[in-house]
Amino acid sequence: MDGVLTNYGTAVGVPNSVNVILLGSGECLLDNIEVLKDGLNVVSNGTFEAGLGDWTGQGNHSRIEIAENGDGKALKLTSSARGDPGPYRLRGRLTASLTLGRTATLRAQRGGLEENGSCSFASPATTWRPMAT
Ligand SMILES: [Ca+2]
Repeated sequence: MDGVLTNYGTAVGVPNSVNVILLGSGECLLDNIEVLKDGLNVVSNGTFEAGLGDWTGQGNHSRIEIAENGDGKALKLTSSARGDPGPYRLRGRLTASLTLGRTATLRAQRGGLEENGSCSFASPATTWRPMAT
């Protein structure tokens, strides 16, 4: 998905991480997460082949582990309840901050493990958009 980065709400600063938030309790597999800034991927360790480095699960999204997805390693996220852009999220580090008012692209692959939840992405100071499948 592509979108112009817009600051909604009270977030301050520039987007410097990518968040994954499940909309309820559930689980999903994530792999090949990319955020393109001027055509360059700025997600650190979005393939998970080297483990969970640069990814942090917080609050009810703290259960993260490496799982095989048939194409290598992926991140398995299990949430116990709906997440939010505050203390209940999976957060990945960006190697460069994004620029408000500019277009960025978010791409990822997800597995169909989710039960009650569904995968979506959010980033501080950006529009929330459901994840394209
Ligand atoms: Ca992978």
